[in-house]
Amino acid sequence: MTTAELFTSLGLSQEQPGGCFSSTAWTSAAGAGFVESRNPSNGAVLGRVCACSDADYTILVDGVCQRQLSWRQVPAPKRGEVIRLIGQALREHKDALGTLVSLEVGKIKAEGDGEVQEMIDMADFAVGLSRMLYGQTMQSERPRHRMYEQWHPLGVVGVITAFNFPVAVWAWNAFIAAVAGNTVLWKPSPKAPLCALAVHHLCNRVLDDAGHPGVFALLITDRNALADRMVRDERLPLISFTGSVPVGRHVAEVVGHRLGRSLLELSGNNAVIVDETADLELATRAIVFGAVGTAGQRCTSTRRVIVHESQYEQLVSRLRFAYAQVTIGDPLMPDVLMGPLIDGHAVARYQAALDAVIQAGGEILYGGHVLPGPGHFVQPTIVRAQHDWDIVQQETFAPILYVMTFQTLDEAIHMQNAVPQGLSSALFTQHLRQSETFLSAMGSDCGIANINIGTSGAEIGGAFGGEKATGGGREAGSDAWKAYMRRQTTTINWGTELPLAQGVRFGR
Ligand code: UN1
Repeated sequence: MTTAELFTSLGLSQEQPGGCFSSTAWTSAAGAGFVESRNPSNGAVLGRVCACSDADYTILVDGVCQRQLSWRQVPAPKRGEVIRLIGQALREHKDALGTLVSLEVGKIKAEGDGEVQEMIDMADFAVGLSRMLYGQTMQSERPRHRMYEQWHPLGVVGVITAFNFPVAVWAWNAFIAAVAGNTVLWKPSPKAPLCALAVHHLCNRVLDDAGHPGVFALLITDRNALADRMVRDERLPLISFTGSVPVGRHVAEVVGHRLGRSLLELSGNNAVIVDETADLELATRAIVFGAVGTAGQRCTSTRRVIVHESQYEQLVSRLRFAYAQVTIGDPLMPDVLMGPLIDGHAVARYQAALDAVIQAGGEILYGGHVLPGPGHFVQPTIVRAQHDWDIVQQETFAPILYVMTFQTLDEAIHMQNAVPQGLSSALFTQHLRQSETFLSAMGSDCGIANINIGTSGAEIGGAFGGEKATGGGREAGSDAWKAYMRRQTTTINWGTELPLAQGVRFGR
């Protein structure tokens, strides 16, 4: 399929408005400039999107607020039915949308498709959830009283996403928010406007046909001031933000100040511990996928390997061998395992991190070079490092893997926990005691802790998120839906007396 055919099949054109509320209601192209989409593999412009103006913002937010008043009255299982239809539309367009993800953010096709599959899984999950959203019933201490809790929609949910998962992370939030009775305003990364538009075309067509236009609205902008207006907007009771720690901290402060809710998914500095009993074949495969997949640009990417000193030589030689097999290039080519970084800034950060680690005394064990353009390609890199070096404490969104050694598991767990971030973690072991120690309260301090599985590639059924500088939010599965609803405790007196709680007597 040519790019032109791909665009047509996804309803995209070379130039289009960047704000929409339904498949017919588009914002005007009123002079707020353009957001340009570039292919990171060759720098070519894929399309131009008219950025939203302040006036567009007002129209979009008024629209989703208005629409929520009717959407909240639709029974949750009926809302789920609409999400089921969206899941079906995504299945039909999986190949095209997966290709667009590859084109716009440089993931290999298998990972682009995987991301669309993650949306489909999320839709299925949300459909089931729409018949649950359970509240509990409590035993009242008073006669002829009934006490229970119920969950109501919050209102309008604001979702701000990053370039690295340009479609799936929105789906985690939006599908659950929608079955919960909320409408959603999405500000995608300005580095991936076409993915957001294509997804909105698909969803809006379904929503319009089902008679529910305007449940999802899209705000494309590259202006921080407009994003900030969204974060400050009291009509958005929840802001779900995926991105960097400094911006996440700002979001938390601003939303906290207005006593709104924020759901934060910030950085990761994820480690794989490989102990003296580990199956090195499994560990190697998991580490390569975790460190090289998505060119190291997942929040869950493996950034550190903490290996028992007895396994160090073997593991490093296996990793070097595996890295040498990684074909780098056009992410749409079938044999390619690693595409480009997102842009020139990302390449500069890769280079700066390597300069810093070498300066600190690190030894490059594999790679270490920026590849000639066009396109933002770098070599996946392995560096022997120390866990307490400044650069090792930071998340660099690039395929750089720091390797360090340990003698006792306690030491390894200490190293793994001794970073600001707390997203994902993994231990490779065949030893029950080591595994249980790692999973115990004395073990990993992360939101995700795996045994004999790498740090990335989580299923949607579990709650996704992490502790400390990762922000504490949980998205996707388990009971993450509760963040998108408000809890109401209800007590009903069906008797003829008015007994007070705690046996209090008031007056006669
Ligand atoms: C992210 O990088 O923001 O676990 C999300 C994973 C994916 C999601 C990553 N399911 O790697």
